Order: sequence, then C-alpha cells, then structure tokens
Amino acid sequence: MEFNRAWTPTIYSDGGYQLYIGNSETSIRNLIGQSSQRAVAPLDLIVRMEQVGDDSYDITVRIGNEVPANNDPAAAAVDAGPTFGENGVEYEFESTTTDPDADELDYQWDWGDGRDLSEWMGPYASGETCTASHSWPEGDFDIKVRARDAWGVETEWSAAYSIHLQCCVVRGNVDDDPSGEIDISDLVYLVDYMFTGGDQPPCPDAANVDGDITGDIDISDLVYLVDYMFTGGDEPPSCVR
Ligand SMILES: [Ca+2]
Ligand SMILES: [Ca+2]
Ligand SMILES: [Ca+2]
Repeated sequence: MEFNRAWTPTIYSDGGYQLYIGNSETSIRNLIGQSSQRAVAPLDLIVRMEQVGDDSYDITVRIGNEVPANNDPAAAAVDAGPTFGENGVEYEFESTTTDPDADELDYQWDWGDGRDLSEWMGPYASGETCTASHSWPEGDFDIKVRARDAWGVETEWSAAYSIHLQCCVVRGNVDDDPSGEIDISDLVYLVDYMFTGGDQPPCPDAANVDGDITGDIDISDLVYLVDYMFTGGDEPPSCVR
C-alpha cells in the first residue's frame, strides 16, 4: 500500500495483478475476496544446488507448467555380460537406460557377493552405456543395477542377472593360463606334477582332462591329453556339467 499526495491509498493486491486507488471498505473487501479466485497456473518447481568451490554454488531450477518438473528415469537392467566365468577374473557388464527429461544418469551396481555396493558411476548421458567390471570367488551370484537422474530420483533395483564362477573354464588348460589355450605347456605341467613332484595344477578340475566324475588326476588324463593334442582324439569335455 502507498499513499499519494492527497493521502489516498494505492493498493496493490493479488501479487500486483490488481490495483486500486481509494479507501472504500467495500472495494477493498472485494479486492481481497478476488485475490483467492484468480486461476493460477499449476507450476511445479524443483531446485538443485551444488557446491562448486569454497563459497560458490551452481543452482539449477526447472519449472514444469502443467507437467511435473521432473520425471523418473526408465528402469535399468543388466543388458550385457557373461553368465559363466572363472573366479578371480574381472568381467564387464553393461547397462543403458534413459531419462524422459534427458537428464544425465548415474548407475550403481550390486554384485550380489554381500560386499559393498559399487560407487555411483557417472554421470552418463541419457541413453549412454555404463560399463562396470567385477570379479568373484567361486559360486553363483546375482547382479543388479539401478540408475538415478540428476535430481536424485532412483529407479528400483533391476531384475537379477545370474553369473556362475568356477576355476575350470577350459578343461585341459592344466596350467590355467589366462588365454585358455591347451598346448604343450599344459602337457609339461601335467607330466611334471605326476612324475617329478611339480606343483599341483591351480585348478584341479581343469587338470582332470578326461572329466571323470571322481575328479582324480591320473594317467588316464595324461593319455587323454596326448591323444587330443597329437592323434586327433576328442576335445576334453566341457567344464560345465
Ligand atoms: Ca528426470
Ligand atoms: Ca594352457
Ligand atoms: Ca581324471
């Protein structure tokens, strides 16, 4: 309220939408009554503040006019990665999801081994793939992933993606070299172990070349390996039973 030179009040009401000069009580009452009746746009407003220095902040404001200011990111899933592998080896997994507002996204992984969740990884553009890697001991594990948008809205955890880890990946790879090749080094390793007191094979099941159910490493395995390598014998049976 202001007073002009004639001491007549000038009244601004309803956020400045209404202006009245005068002092009629009825008019003023009407003015106040009208204030609550004006249609107000259904605005939705969100604010994000990030500290970027000792005393400076980035402030982002988003306003939705008749729509929500923010929408949840779409559900995330483990989209790619092995389901079988060797314990102790790092494997990569991928997840890609999108945000309806094209917000940047972070991803977090639950590796299913009872240890801590991964750090939040990101930011990634909406639709960009997050790749993460992990290794496990022997066993079966369920991997899950979730995403969150730049406003901190998280998706639910994804469905479980199962992986089985064991030391035997290529039977006959007696020396357990990472390439998984079966070659003369494996034969040397086996002979060494069986006859000259050499080290035990790192993965006994991989050295059980014939895949017999007892898991014994004996002369039959040596024969099987020699047969396979030099006389066109069968490939050692798969590690997956
Ligand atoms: Ca969003
Ligand atoms: Ca080998
Ligand atoms: Ca055997």
